[in-house]
Amino acid sequence: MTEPQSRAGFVGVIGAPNAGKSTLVNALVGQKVAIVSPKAQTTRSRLMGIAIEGATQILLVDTPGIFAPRRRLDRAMVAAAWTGAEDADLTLLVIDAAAGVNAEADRIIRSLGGRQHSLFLALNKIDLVRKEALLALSSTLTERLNPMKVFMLSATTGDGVADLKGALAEAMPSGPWLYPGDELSDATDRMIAAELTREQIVNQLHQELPYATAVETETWEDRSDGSTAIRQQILVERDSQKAIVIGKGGRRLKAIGAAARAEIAEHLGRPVHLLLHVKVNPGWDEDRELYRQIGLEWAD
Ligand SMILES: Nc1nc2c(ncn2[C@@H]2O[C@H](COP(=O)(O)OP(=O)(O)OP(=O)(O)O)[C@@H](O)[C@H]2O)c(=O)[nH]1
Ligand SMILES: [Mg+2]
Repeated sequence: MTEPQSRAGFVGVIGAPNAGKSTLVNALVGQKVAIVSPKAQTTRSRLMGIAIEGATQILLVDTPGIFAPRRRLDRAMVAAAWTGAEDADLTLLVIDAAAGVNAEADRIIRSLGGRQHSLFLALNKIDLVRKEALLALSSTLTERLNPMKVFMLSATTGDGVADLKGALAEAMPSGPWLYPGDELSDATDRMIAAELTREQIVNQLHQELPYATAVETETWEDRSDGSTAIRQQILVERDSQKAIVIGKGGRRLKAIGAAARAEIAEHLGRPVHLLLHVKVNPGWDEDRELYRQIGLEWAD
């Protein structure tokens, strides 16, 4: 019997904020590698999830869903999104089928038109839409974008995800695997731990969430008793925001810490001691060094 030929390639996953890109990357990888929230603009930097299908390694580049930049942080996120798509063998455009072609999706579709690309279109959240509406959306977008393939799926129920994974694998170029077979992402544990804490901040603070919040892992100690002690700093821009994150009597910060600790412990497969503290740093989003730490290129 001959070995099936190995394949490996990059897929740039792009789409409007909240379309479900990170949820879909997690579903394709089969494990949580990217954080997810009901709020727009959850993903900040490019993150790669690695999915295996037979003899194929699919390197999924999850990107921030922001395309109308106002602040420097936004500009860095847009740059990260387009670089993720342009460096890839294939672009996977994720559309929230329940939201349809909103202003952000429209902006992306227009930008894509002018670029050379192999394109797959994924209509996500089909668990929320009626079939007729879905078919109408599919035909409008097929006409506008002329994608190689169209998929209708739900990243949360998993419906249609296996079909997409199989087709992505077939579209990848032949060649050796680019990462070890047991690796699920290109993020370090320190970065993932910081992201898991940020996920709790985003999910627990809802409307009051200060836009410019960042989490940095400061110290990390793997102890001889098998546990890991982690210290993280939450950066906000103003004292009033610090008060929101800490909450009455420190309750909010405690809840964020407890939930993040459980998530990080699950990710690492060992007990975790998590120490969080909040620091006011006006203009942290103008701090070059911090951009490097959260995986973003400085955008002028
Ligand atoms: N009902 C339903 N909800 C979904 C589906 N896929 C994602 N969601 C939800 O949509 C919200 C946004 O998901 P994310 O994966 O964070 O979206 P994203 O495109 O990565 O968003 P940004 O990183 O902000 O650009 C979350 O609340 C998800 O649970 C789906 O197939 N069906
Ligand atoms: Mg995301």
